[in-house]
Amino acid sequence: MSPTVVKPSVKTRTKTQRPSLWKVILLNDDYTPREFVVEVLKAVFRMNRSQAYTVMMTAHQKGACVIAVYTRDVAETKAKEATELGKSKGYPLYLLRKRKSSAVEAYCASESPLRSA
Ligand code: TYC
Repeated sequence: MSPTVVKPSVKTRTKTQRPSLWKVILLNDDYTPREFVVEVLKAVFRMNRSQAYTVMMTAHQKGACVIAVYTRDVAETKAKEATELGKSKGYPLYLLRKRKSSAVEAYCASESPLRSA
């Protein structure tokens, strides 16, 4: 009789995780011209003029405004691109990235005003 061979049974389970989502937040400052902010939002975030104006005015009045939510890399690229555009003109325009549901919510008076648009 041949010996019993016990094969180890290894089961692999693949867990797929959703990529984490990041908000890109526009911060107000006293120096960047409003029109420049609108143009940057149109160019980098593909907004139309009215959307860009609403976001710019929300940041202007409340201090900050959520622009949109992206995966980490896209959020980083867009926030950097917009900040660099400001820098190239000598403006202190600044965009933050925050993981969705972070404490920055308390800082922003509301979610993006475009949410229901
Ligand atoms: N507060 C700026 C001004 O009065 C305009 C501005 C709006 C700048 C939004 C940055 O994220 C910003 N010129």
